[in-house]
Amino acid sequence: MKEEAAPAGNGLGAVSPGAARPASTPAVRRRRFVATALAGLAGALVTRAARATNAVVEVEIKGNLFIPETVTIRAGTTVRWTNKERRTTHSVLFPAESLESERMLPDESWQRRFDKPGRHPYTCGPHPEMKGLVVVTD
Ligand SMILES: [Cu+2]
Repeated sequence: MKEEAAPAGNGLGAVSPGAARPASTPAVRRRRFVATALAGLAGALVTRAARATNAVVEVEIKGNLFIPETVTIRAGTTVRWTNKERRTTHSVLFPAESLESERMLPDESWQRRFDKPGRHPYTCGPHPEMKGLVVVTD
């Protein structure tokens, strides 16, 4: 009666062809388990890094402009607006979402985290001629 061949090419090299030992000793099973667990852990870390960037992208408000006017960010990124005027107050208003920041005095900031891909055009409550856009990619 022939023994079944051990799975080849797993890189562990634990069982050589024709070895007298059965294919699946506890030691071999343990090594396979560790290799599988490490592969899974590596995958989880990559996924988490892609999702929670912890990145903050800065937008300045100066001369009645959002600078830069368009920011393109990955999902999970925070955008922080800072009023760099000497005396003018501004807000950040997303009309489609009925979301508006407090009025920012000079040197004040407001921030928002974007978790889902999409386009978010915005303006300033008191100055509707001011335009900005946040593009969130996957
Ligand atoms: Cu404004």
